[in-house]
Amino acid sequence: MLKIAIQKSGRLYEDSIKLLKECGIQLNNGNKQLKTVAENFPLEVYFLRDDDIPQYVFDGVADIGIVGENVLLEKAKDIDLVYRLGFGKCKLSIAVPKAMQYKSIDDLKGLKIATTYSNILQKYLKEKNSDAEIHEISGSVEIAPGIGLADAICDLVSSGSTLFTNGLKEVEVILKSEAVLTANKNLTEENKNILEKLLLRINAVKTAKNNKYIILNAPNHQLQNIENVLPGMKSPTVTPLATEGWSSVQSVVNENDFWEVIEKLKQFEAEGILVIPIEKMIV
Ligand code: PRT
Ligand code: ZN
Repeated sequence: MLKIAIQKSGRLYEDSIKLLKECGIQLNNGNKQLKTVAENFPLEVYFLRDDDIPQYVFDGVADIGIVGENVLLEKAKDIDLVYRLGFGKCKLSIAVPKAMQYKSIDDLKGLKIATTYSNILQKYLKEKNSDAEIHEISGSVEIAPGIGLADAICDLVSSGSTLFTNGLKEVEVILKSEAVLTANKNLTEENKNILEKLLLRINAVKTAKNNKYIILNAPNHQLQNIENVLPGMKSPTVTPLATEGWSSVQSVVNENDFWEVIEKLKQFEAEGILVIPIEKMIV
């Protein structure tokens, strides 16, 4: 039987359970227990804190695990990244108080950055030849500058609203992260086979979901640029908005190109970008 570690509760729990369900794997007991056995697949599920998962997979207590790539990199255990799962997307970023003038990483010189991701941050600062000081704390990183504990923070960002409400702005993106499937390097042949079967199912589920519907507002003078970025299934649907000089653009974006596309769209002045999951896509 293959043992998988997933987060007991938190941001990755629901999506991990959902993924297994979509792979046709039935779990009778939820996270009330420490572990549960799947009904119809040789899989045992362990519910753990996300921070502990890399260690458990490394030790072989679990064979595989679902964890944020941010946690995987921070813990730096010698385990494999087997599959990028496409949920739990976020960025690990450096943010500074809104009022601070910021042009480049050189502006962090001599400043103190609060974080729970000291390993990743340290590596990044070293690569960038920055002598900023790391102040490791265990939580509530976003309040550190406000209470004089640090000058800047390095933390996970998804919508950006936490930064906003704490008067901070994102200035450096260190990592783009998502949940990943990680595996012990020394699986038995039998477990390798079970993992192959699981991966086949995960792949089938993900391919079906690999597209997102996207709706945005764009100034008409940028429409050509935006259409070049968004090919859609044939071409994007463009509808004029009541506001003079603006249009609404709708299209389908492949998840793999997602961040790149969003960055380009923002460059081309797109606003109010809505990203909507597609339930079924018949081409
Ligand atoms: O109890 P346990 O230790 O298992 O859970 P946890 O509290 O350490 O982790 P949890 O559940 O918060 O996050 C699990 C994983 O979800 C992370 O390791 C990331 O891979 C992923 N993830 C995705 C996020 C976010 N998005 C996220 N926004 N993890 C945390 N946040 C936090 C962030 O730290 C900040 O406080 O949300 C806030 C920012 O969100 P926005 O939307 O305001 O930008
Ligand atoms: Zn945690």
